[in-house]
Amino acid sequence: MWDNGAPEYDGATAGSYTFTGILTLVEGIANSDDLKAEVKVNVLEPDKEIILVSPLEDIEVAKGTEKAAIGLPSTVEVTLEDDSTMLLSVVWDNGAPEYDGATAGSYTFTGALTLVEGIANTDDLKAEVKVDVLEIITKWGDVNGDEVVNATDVLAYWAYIVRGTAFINSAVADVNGDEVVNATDVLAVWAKIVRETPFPVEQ
Ligand SMILES: [Ca+2]
Ligand SMILES: [Ca+2]
Repeated sequence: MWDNGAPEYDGATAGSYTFTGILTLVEGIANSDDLKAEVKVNVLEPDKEIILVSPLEDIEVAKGTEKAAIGLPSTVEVTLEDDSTMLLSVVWDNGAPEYDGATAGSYTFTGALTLVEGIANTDDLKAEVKVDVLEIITKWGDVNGDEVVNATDVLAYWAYIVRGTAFINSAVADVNGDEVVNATDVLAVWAKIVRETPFPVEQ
């Protein structure tokens, strides 16, 4: 016959309860030392359910970006049923449609949450993020990146070539395609501004 436990058993409260049982003797059996049975019962905290996965901001990448370089977050914030929040690791799929960095468009990645002890995800909630692969139009000669080609770019070229100080976007600076950025490029930019002469790299 079992007692009510020590401390008294309360199934609603996590903890360890020890029950003591009195042996019911049958004929021919003695228990002069009053030995008892004992069993320990552990009531575990129930797992907390995830009720929300925080939405993630869309990510924009330039065409040609590999999946590994997108910068998909490695963790997401989830809200648990007690309104607490925590970060869980995410394992991303390959996107839908399947990610192809060489093709401009929108790809939606779905991430499986990596659960930790004490957390449940009965509804199988997942993380989701949209990745836009953008067609970046290279504007040759726009070395200061303000999307127009004008005299300020020429000044930036000069500062770069003469003093080596100014930052210029070297990806668009070599407008004659000879793999150096020098005065020839500046002349070509000037011709473009004044006479709208196309750059050699555009021909
Ligand atoms: Ca510019
Ligand atoms: Ca050049």
